[in-house]
Amino acid sequence: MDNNPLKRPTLIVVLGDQLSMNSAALRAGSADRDTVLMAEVMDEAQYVRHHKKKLAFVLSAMRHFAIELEAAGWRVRYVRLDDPDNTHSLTGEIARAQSDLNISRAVVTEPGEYRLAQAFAGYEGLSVLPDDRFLASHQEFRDWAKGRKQLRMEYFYREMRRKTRLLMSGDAPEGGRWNFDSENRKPAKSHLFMPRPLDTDPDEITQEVLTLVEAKFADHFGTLTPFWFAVTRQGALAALDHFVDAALPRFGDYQDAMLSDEPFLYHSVLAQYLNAGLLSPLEICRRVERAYYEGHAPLNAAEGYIRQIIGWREFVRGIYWLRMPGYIQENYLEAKRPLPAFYWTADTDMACMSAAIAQTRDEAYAHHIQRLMVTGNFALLAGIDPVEVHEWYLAVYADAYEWVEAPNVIGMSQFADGGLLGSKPYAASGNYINKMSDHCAACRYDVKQKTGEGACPFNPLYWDFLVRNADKLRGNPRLGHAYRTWDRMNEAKQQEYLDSAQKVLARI
Ligand code: FAD
Ligand code: DLZ
Ligand code: SF4
Repeated sequence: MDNNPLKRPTLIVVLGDQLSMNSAALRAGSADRDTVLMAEVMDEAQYVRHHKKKLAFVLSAMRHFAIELEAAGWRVRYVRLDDPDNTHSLTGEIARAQSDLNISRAVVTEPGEYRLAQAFAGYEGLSVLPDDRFLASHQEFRDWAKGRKQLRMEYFYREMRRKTRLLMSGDAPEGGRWNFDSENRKPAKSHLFMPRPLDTDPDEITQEVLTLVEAKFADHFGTLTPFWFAVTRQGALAALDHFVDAALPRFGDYQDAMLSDEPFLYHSVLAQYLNAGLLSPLEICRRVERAYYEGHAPLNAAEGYIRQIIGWREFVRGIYWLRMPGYIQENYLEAKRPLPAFYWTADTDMACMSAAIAQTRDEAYAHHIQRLMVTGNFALLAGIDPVEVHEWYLAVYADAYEWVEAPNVIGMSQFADGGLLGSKPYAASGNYINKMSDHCAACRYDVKQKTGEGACPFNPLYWDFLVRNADKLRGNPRLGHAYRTWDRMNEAKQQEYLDSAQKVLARI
């Protein structure tokens, strides 16, 4: 008897973030013999309390993808959330399909999250195939990381440039430098033309999903409508084209900028499509590279953008699989405070925080600097428990999956891994936010005031953070200047900072 599972009728399991026609599991199967299983289950909808827009995006994209599979000749068993026999777990649905269809073998592309990988590893007869939508396999990343004292994205990124040959001129990087980040720190001006990501009108399928989400997840965080995300590959490709045409040329210059009432600036807002499988990392990067060679976008924009995808995105995934299962429990700075309630309500007088959180609530989106230097920075300075911070980020963004969210939160933003992912904590006083945004002008707090009632809360919290964690951070060469400044302050000034910080902390 032939034991190759893929020569017998097989159940091909496709998860909600594997919506690619050429995923490993689909490539391994055959449309005339096998059945595809897709299942909407409560376990996935509720392992964190996902933002309503994220739920609608994933469910509608799944439903559209099932139709595309059928059009391509696949037999699809699609289980809806309101199917009365739904077991509401993915392994439960695999077992039910196997029993109903009398198929003993099943295959799946490896899931992006550790908890599901564990569940699938324990399921007999389910073959798990490597997810080759990523550029670096787990083994490649482990080999690269092995024996290195520090893991730094920049060196990994150069390997990925060589591997993909993106923006390479022979063996050298295009323009003679690997990284043009120093040119990418301009504050934006509100009179500049700001494109908006492409709006897609909800079709009938999406309308039905919106009604379902409102009915079943009414108490989840977030504003459901207007809902404008694309939910098909075709729509995501149109969003990519729109980004390249309208925003890419200025992406680099204003990558770190923040403006009130401009939630997207020149960002691509493509991560939700990429992470769900509607777009592939390499096709996005090739498109951006082409825009550079055709003279449409400058090198600092194209290189900066490509680095985010083949550098940061691949690097954080590598870290996740290298360090799980313990990674999400890491708490190097022993931060223990609960997450303040205003992370869910936006009800705070801090204009920068209120803008980032309100936008997160309305769009299931905030760009990188808002995530890192506003909401992340505040949580870091205030000493919020990293697990609570992690759960918030995993819930509130349309692009959030643990493999990418956790390293960004636990590692990059909260320094809870003690510096594995970043060489220093991203801690900053109000001065940084003032330099990169227009929020402070409209804030109840005074960014120039260092201590006391009306002072910007980031100012005393910054020093309190450094003092509180001095035993762990003082030796960090990148913080030497900050500690020297503290040491030069007179004792009364130091005490004023610490007292002010305590008052801020008591208020939250
Ligand atoms: P752009 O600014 O247009 O960047 C282009 C693309 O590069 C993104 O679409 C994304 O795929 C990739 N990218 C950029 N930075 C990173 C990064 N640090 N890590 C991985 N990919 C990156 N990204 C997620 O995809 N999911 C998350 O859950 C997530 N959580 C984050 C939490 C924190 C605290 C921080 C600091 C960053 C997080 N990021 C996350 C990374 C980044 O902020 C988002 O990818 C980006 O804001 C998505 O918006 P965009 O598509 O407009 O990105
Ligand atoms: C995010 C998500 C949601 C909300 N719902 C489903 C679902 O009902 N069925 C499904 O197969 N996948 C869903 N997903 C995506 C999964 O959570 C994702 O595959 C895992 O988190 C692994 O990355
Ligand atoms: Fe944020 Fe402080 Fe500026 Fe207010 S003054 S917007 S709290 S940085």
